[in-house]
Amino acid sequence: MSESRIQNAALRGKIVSADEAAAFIHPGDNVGVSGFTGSGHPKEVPQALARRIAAATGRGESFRVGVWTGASTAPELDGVLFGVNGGSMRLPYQSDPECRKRINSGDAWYIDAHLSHVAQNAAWGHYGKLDVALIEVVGILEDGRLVPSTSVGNNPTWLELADRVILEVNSGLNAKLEGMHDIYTVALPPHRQAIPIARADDRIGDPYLRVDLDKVVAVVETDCPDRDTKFSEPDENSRRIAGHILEFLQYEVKKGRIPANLLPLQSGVGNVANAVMAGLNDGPYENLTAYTEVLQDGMLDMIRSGKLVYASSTAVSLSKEALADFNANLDIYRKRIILRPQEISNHPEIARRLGVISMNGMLEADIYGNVNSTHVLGSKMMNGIGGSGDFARNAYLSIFMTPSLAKNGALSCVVPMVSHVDHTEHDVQVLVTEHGLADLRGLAPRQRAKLVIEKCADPKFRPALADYLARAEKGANGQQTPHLLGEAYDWHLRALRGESM
Ligand code: 0RQ
Repeated sequence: MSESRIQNAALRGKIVSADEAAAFIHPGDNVGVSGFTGSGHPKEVPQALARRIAAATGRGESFRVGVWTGASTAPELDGVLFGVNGGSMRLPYQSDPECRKRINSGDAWYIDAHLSHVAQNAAWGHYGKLDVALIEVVGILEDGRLVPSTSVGNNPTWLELADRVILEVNSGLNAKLEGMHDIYTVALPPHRQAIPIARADDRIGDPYLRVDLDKVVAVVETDCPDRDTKFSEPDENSRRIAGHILEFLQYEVKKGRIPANLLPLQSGVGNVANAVMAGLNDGPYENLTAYTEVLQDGMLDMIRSGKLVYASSTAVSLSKEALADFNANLDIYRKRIILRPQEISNHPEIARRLGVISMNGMLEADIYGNVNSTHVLGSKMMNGIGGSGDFARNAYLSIFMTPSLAKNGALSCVVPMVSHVDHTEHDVQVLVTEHGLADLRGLAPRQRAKLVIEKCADPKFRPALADYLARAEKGANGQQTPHLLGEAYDWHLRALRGESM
């Protein structure tokens, strides 16, 4: 392994093994780790920490830590730590099976937070004291400035707040990432100023992270790839959802409500989101831009094809094939991609100013347009709200999408009343399933309900939904948003009994 990645002499003197570094993390500590959607997370110290925790637990000692990240990470972080029940608390977004299991069994607390809120909540002390920052970088300059990795997330905040800092310097990631980042932090009120971003490609900060060198207790050299995110070929439903969205955007252009190159795009994670990007790539668009939080294969394809001229994000999360292309052409991508702290990539002020077109997945929507993105049948955590709320409320167009059915057709993703609300009817403008698109803008609740049932519900559930609405409209619960409170959740109760909704 080359020493040239660590040019600062003092920090070179702090190089230790992952096991030695993990010894700086104590039971009860809160640890702020880097990482966002499987990229830029530390790869080796968490595994060493999990071994320490397992050994301590084996001796009958209690050893658990609070795990604060940017967003989801990977098996070598969430998987190993929660696999040994070593995480007492997790925030703000996860998608790892082991972590999810501990959250839903009640073993670990989970604070599911808007991603743009996390830095200020931490700075205000709402999450407690941050003991350790464990941050992956791809290099350290002679003067101690840090070259960030494939995600920025909350790293500036963790480095600022933590008492002790452990750095993983990963030579398995491309050193040419240097220069791609734009690190800018916002002060707490009342000292906060306007964030001077007027276009998605505005650079307002500095390409490097800064750390008080005296706080660095350990530097660990690693040589590991990021988690590769697997994307399957878009299935028929995803292609149809993408088709409806593309048709809708064309209509909006024709109406003169958005320009021919659209407005900056925000796209959530997953295959449907990727299919929409593939559709846009094949569409009649030029000079597209993105102001998003995670850049997946679909957007990289669009940059390569020239359709997407630049993208602002906080992370790149790619498949193995896309990563190979990213690394081979980083000189080009560096000019087209800006990686920012998630407080900035997801900032409501910027999303509103730019007029973002926001497209996110959901579990279920109700007939009035409320959206549940997080809780299966009301109680069980899937992933978390992530950045969807940061964008949905502040976007120019907020679109939520899902196949109309889940669990082999047993569950309808359009229900009378959502079993958990992440995005209220006021934040949801467009709902899309493979059957169609409901444009809810300018409609009152009962008008919305008719449209959602007609356009989005699967035909097999449409009659029951229409019947519910008709009886609710006749009922005694008022006419603004009619519900039959005694049966609104019968659909979910049937599902909990293992029956079809
Ligand atoms: O479960 O894997 O056990 O079969 O939910 O469903 O259809 O594969 O959809 O991968 O697009 O994920 C909302 C989870 C959708 C995602 C969600 C079950 C279904 C399956 C996944 P199985 P699909 P997707 C940017 C923005 C919140 C965060 C966000 C998400 C699993 O989009 O996490 O938007 N969003 N962030 O079977 C019960 C239903 C269901 C259901 C689907 N109605 N009831 N289960 N499922 N519908 C990224 C970041 O913020 C970092």
